[in-house]
Amino acid sequence: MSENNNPGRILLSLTGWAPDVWLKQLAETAPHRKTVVEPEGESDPSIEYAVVWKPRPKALGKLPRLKAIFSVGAGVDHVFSDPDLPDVPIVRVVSPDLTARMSEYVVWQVLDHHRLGPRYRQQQVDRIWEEDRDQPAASEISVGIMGLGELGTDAALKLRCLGFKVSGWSRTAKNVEGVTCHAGSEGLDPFLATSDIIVVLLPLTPDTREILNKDLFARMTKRGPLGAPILINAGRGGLQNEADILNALDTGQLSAVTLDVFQQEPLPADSPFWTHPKVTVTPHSAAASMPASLIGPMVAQMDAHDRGEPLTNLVDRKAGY
Ligand code: NDP
Ligand code: OXD
Repeated sequence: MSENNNPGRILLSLTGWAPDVWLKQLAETAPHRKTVVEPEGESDPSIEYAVVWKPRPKALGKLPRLKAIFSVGAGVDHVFSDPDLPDVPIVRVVSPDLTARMSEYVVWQVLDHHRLGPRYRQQQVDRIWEEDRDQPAASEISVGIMGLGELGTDAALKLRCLGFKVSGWSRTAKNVEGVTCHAGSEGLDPFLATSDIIVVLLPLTPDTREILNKDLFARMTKRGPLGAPILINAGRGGLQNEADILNALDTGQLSAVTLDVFQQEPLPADSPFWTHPKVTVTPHSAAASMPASLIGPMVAQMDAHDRGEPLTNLVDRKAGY
């Protein structure tokens, strides 16, 4: 607690997310701290912590006693896009609940492509009974995870349990049992050359912006059991060059894609992705942040920080994630 035993208030600043359920959870979990959605003036001295998703521009910049910013998402690109971001620690979500949800999504989409879900759904619409007797086994398919962090590692291990060959690519070298690990720019080509299905769980940073582009698609394998590779992006829309994806689908460089995230969200009604036969669209729902599982650990961190203990799950400002 603060020295005066009067813990500072929490500012909840969410864009595109109804605050009510978060406010209710905060009130239940942190009855000793008041939460507000608007500070009392730009330089409200009572605010010590901010809980944010795409915080309103200038919402945080002038709060003189702000101690830390808590992102309600695992990704923090939405925090860095604030031009007035104050120089306080940023804590991101690392949660077993979020991780489990993301792995469910990844396994679901990998299996859907592997077991010809898009094709059979279309056949049902067209009333066509045509089975594929030559489906490869999971053990014949290599799934490559771009971003072998909290989410990517768990997804990789779950895919291993299903029998897929799994590799991963990260910025720094990793060692994950049963997973072939590649790192850095020199690790990218061997990773791309051996991945039949690529799952993207990278953060959006200056280094990864539009990394999913025509140059990268040209470096992917062309010889896998699925023919051209399949791309599944559940990271961020800013990772992808959308014109290049459409072109790669149309030229056969990619055989199918699942996209959970887009450059513009919600996806505009006239986007070609909605109707493209090789595209599966989900509405940024791969892994939802649930107030009931996230607020408890956040408030515990605030209280621990006030007692002088270090914050965990801190964002590296220099790396941008
Ligand atoms: P982590 O920070 O734990 O992992 C990120 C991974 O990406 C790390 O392995 C990191 O490498 C790697 N990476 C970062 N930059 C580079 C680079 N330049 N080159 C190669 N590898 C790089 O994040 P999480 O796993 O928790 O989350 C990943 C992302 O998933 C989030 O940033 C968010 O954008 C997205 N997300 C999407 C959701 C959705 O519903 N669609 C829900 C939750 C998250 P290293 O290990 O060396 O640091
Ligand atoms: C996240 C997200 O980053 O929901 O957690 O996208």
